[in-house]
Amino acid sequence: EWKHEMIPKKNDRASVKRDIVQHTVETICRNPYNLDKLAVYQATAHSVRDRLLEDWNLTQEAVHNENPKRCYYLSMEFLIGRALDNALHCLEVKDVYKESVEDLGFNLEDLLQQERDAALGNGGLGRLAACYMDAAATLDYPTWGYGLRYQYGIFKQVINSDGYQIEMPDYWLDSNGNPWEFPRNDIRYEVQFYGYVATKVNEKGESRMSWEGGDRVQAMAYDVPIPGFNTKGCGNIRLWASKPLKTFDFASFNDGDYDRSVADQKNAENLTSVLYPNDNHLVGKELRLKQEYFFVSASLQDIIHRFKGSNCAWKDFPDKVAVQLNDTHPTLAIPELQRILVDIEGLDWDAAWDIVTRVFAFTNHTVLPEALECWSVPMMEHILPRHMQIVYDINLFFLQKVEKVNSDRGLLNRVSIIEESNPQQVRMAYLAVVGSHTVNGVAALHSDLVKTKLFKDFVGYYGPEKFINITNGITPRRWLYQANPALRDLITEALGSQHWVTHLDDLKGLTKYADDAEFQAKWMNIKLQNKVRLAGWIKKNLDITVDPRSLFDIQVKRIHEYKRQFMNILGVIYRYKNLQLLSAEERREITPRVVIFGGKSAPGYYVAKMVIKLINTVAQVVNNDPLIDGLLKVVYIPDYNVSLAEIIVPASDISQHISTAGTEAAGTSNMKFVLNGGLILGTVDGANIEIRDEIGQDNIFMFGTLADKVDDIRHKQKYHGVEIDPNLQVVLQSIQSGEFGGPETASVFGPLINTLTYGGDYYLISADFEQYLDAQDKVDDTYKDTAAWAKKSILCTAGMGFFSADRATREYADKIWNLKPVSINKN
Ligand code: 26W
Repeated sequence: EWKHEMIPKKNDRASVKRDIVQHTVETICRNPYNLDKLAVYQATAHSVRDRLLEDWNLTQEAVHNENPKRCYYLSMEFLIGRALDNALHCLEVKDVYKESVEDLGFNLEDLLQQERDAALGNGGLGRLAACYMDAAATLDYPTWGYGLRYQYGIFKQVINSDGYQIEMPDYWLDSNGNPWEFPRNDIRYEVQFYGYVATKVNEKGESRMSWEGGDRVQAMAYDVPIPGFNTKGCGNIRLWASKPLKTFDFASFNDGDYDRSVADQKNAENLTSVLYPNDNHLVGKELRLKQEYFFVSASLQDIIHRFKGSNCAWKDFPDKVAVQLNDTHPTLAIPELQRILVDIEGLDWDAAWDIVTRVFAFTNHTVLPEALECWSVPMMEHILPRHMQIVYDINLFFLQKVEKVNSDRGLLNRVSIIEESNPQQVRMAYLAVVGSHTVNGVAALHSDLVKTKLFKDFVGYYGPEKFINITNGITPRRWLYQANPALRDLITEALGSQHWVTHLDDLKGLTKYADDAEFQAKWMNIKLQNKVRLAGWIKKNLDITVDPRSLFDIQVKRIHEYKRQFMNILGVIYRYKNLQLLSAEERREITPRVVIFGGKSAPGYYVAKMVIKLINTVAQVVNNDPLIDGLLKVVYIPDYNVSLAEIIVPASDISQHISTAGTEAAGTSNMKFVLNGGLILGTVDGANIEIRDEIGQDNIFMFGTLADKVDDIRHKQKYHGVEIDPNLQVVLQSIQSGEFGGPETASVFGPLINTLTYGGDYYLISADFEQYLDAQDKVDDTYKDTAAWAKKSILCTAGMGFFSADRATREYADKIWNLKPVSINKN
């Protein structure tokens, strides 16, 4: 009973200080009399990790003993950000750590800045996965995330002196090491590629397919603990790193080909070296397909290993295991499980397929055609020959069933998992639908489009029940409690307790303060202080002076045509040109504005990169125009990431979520801004719609073409050309005339302007421009009445309970996973 002799860590000031000093000496190997911030950060992180580990072990022990159904969240991306501050809050030890590091002569907030972001994701999908892991841990669900341990996260964005995006590698696991991961040297699986399929006779005398030959690499596990809030429970994300097989290729070694066999070993590590930096755009690279298979192969081997340890029969697998596919990226798990069950475990096809389709569920995050994964059949045949056969068989049996109820050739072609193009393609989304028991979209409108457009024919075959909506949610721990301490404290004071942090519907209780002048003043002062903090960051890092009393208007997200940052900057130019025309008297009526942009473009996305260039060029001109006199500032915050979001989100008066209706599946930053009392200027798209329904239409600025009208307009434009809005025309002319960056620069923007004219304005910037400007005017007018604005801001936060990741995770557990929490004994 050695376990009972373990002494739990103590959280008094002296013990914490002693633990940190001990780690500086014994883990970091530094002299405690000569320390820098980085070393103290690392020692502090290690001491916090010790405390997390206690909870991690307790949780795993409890779950092991109870052996309940477990859920595995398979995601190629986890956009976690920093861990230390989050862990200090969850363990409720931030104050004592602040004092302890003060005793050592350091400031805790400075130390927190030493940590590098774990940026193993592109944007919305990866951050959503991180929020759900936080919620699952907080709610004590027996849920693990599985992902890849990329050595390079999303690239670091630098804006060069010409205003263009430059990408720099994000080697986040630098020589300092990562205190937040536990290497599991003993947890390794082999993953196979290439080779061929042979027929073999098994012990029962049956003939089975067997995948032979090819290359093999090893997957090694690294565990990242995910603390829950106000629970002893601690979650886990298991990340796989590719390693060379321990067995050295002695054949080539003995042939004297020593250097080649060493090179092969290095090649194995390349597999998980870099995160693909594309968001909502497929680039069908071979290495990416190998990453996807490597990921699902290792994860399934681990899941099955654990299942076998629980002494259950295969038929019980779906009662013990739920697997959620975060978009189509892990969809190969479907044919892989079928292969394991049929080829290796010897089940017959139908019994295996019954198990497979009761285990998997699939979340769709986009309807954009260019983002839907399709893999060429020849490539798949080459890399995964047995899986390709299995996909053909899955398709054959599926089409045979469809044919029984409807033999229309057109329909069979439309629902086929194999697209009959040249070369043929595997439609991964269709494979995911056919292999899953439930498919969900991520906001009401999006789930509707999933049913009526994307998977229409599948709804016809399966019936509508298989397709559900689970509106996205965000964790209030990171996005309010941690990022906005002043607002957190005011809310806690007003509501009388911290209960809201895990029961976000409690925020409704703020409604009664919405008209309270004293409360409004406190509320708006906190907003001002958050703007002061952001203004300080901008001054220090970009040397641009912005007045915190201006209206802060923010759009931060990946740069994409469908998100229409282009429309935003065109609106800024319109505003600039109007300011130039005003008299001194008229100027006094103007609400000063700071327009802030941030976000990365995919490295190969030319149009998006031109938008970044345009924003920076406009900023150059506007910010240096003495006649504008601070009434308008434009700021591009480089390298937008989770840690910057934590400073930016609490500082918005307005944030823009202005995608063409029907294109943004949900959005999650919209939720973060509103939770922090920022108003939305947005289109009738994604989760904006449900946010409006929750907070009331008076508290949101909405405009633009509705989703069901978009196709009509596109159709008209195709045949009659684009009618450019007259105000937009003026703006475009000013760009073309060289007002921004001179005549040479103007020609650079030609291709960008062409996206509005030639071949139709696909994203409806012109069609929506007038309504957009009108909505902007309304924002300016409303902001002049501080009390009215304060009321709206309070009602925004008060109405956001629904958008907690806790609610969303519970919906997944109840409606899809059939999962119950395992409460952890707190003693
Ligand atoms: C294969 C290339 C690729 C890579 C990433 C295609 C698609 C993706 C993601 C699905 C893109 C993404 O992050 N989608 C976003 O998911 C969020 C979480 O559900 C939503 O809130 C966003 O609206 C959606 O754009």
